[in-house]
Amino acid sequence: MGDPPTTVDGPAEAAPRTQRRRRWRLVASASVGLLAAAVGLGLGHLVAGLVDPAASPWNAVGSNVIDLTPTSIKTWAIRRFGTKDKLVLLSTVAVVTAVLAVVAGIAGRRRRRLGAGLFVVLGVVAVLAALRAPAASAASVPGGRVLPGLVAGLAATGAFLWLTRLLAAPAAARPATAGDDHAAAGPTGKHVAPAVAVERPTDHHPEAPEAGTDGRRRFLGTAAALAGTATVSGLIGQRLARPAPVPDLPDLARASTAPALPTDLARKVDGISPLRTASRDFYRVDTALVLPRVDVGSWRLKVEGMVDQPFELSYDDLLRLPLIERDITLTCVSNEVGGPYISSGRWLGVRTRDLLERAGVQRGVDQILSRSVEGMTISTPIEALMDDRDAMVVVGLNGETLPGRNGFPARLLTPGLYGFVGATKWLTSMKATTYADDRAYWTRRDWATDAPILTESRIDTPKSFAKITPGPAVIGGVAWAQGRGIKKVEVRIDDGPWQEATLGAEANIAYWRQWYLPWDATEPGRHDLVVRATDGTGAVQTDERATPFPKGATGLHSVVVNVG
Ligand SMILES: Nc1nc2c(c(=O)[nH]1)N[C@H]1C(S)=C(S)[C@@H](COP(=O)(O)O)O[C@H]1N2
Ligand SMILES: [Mo]
Repeated sequence: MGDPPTTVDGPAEAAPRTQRRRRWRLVASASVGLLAAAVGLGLGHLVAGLVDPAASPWNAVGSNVIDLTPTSIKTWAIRRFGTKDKLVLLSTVAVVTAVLAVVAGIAGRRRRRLGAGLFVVLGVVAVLAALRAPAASAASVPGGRVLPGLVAGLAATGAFLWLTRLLAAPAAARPATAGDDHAAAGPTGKHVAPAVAVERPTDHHPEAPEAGTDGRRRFLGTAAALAGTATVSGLIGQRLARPAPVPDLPDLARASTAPALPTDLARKVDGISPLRTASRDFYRVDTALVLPRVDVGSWRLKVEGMVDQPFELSYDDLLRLPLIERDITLTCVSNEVGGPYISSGRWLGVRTRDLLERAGVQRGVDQILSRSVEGMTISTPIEALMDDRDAMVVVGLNGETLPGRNGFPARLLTPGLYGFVGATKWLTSMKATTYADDRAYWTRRDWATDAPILTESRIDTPKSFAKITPGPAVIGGVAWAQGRGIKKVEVRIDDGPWQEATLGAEANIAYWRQWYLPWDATEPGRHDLVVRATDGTGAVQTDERATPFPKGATGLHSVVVNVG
């Protein structure tokens, strides 16, 4: 072994120290970028919480991504990430922002103006995104769209400049020494240590480590304070964005009630979807990153367009109209075969026919273009809203006020049609018009204009890849063909014959139907279970596979299980 004291100050030590310093500078300047972005996003989110949650830079950019993403990628994302698609999207926006922020931070180490300029650009992007994004509330504060992005941009740029100055401070405070190469000047130093050899002399400067440590401490303190500010303001903004709880529905007289639901087979067979979906379990599909905040006091439903007598209703007006109650199964066109985007509930609302008859729909009208408070548009064929399927403007679900996520204060619901052509949430206008004159959001993105729900069936139990103990088992699930009803459900096990399942009683033809088939699962090994439904017209569910785009998935649901 060598002599320890000599190695400490020896040349061998210089290399690691320089390396460490370089690493610190890199980490520090990257952190400056991240912190500046965090401060901007946090304060922007806070301001947005006060004026318009949808204008928060993060949400606004996310909404634009949703809006501009090609349909093919959107359907892939929905398929791949399911109801977590929004989380994935927002996380992606966060990661991309973080990468840009790190780039700005590192670039800004040597060129402060460039770094600051990048944050100004990010601020401008945030403002433009907010201007393009759908509003979360109809009554937005003037300038409310612009303010969050503006604050975010200014705060981020300011934080960046402040932190880079701090990072540069230690060297400036240090007495200049011959051979001091400004290595400790760090990120913003114009002359950065070119080589290990020149770096060495500073090692002998008695004050250098102290000054550096002191500067670092100040930098770290400020950084921590800014990180705290970013987090706290972000959380407060998030809190402020949360919509107020929906008011309880008053005791309302029903002009027409729904009969009691038949026996729920889920009580008999474990694992089948309950006959009625609990409101908290209801699937949710929409483009809103922020739940629209609707002030019921100023909210109006307009019936307009090619009608003799346009009119508008307040929330109270709507509740005073004759209300009907119906059990209806809602389905999303994006639902894959066997997928989860289907739920059934008891809906309370006003017949669209009543509203449209009161307005007097003119000749030539072939669609109602409905609009939501945040700007979604949906086209529904006029017949579907006028015939006796009882399409409705819904105000209640499962005996309670329509929840915010399902469209409070009011939504459209058209039995037999997929949600994207008949179930506008946060509804605010119904315009009588023509397909030639007006195109809805999804239509412009190449989805079908008219999309009746296809006949489908799903195996709820056993789950795919389940391990089953040999012995008696039960296969069960739901089947639906809104508007036609379900006549028969059959199950095939491996290469066996189609076996008819036992059906639950039919609630109505707009509602799904439960089914089950006892199975003597004695043969160990892998088994394929497949289901198919026959609808009320006698048509058998096709085994031909089609993707959800553009008018609904087809094919048979199958699961693979293991007995043993
Ligand atoms: N305002 C608005 N309404 C909307 C949508 C939307 O994105 N925005 N999505 C539609 C789609 S595609 C479906 S499937 C249903 C889903 O309704 P739910 O979330 O209550 O289940 O809402 C429809 N109404
Ligand atoms: Mo949908």
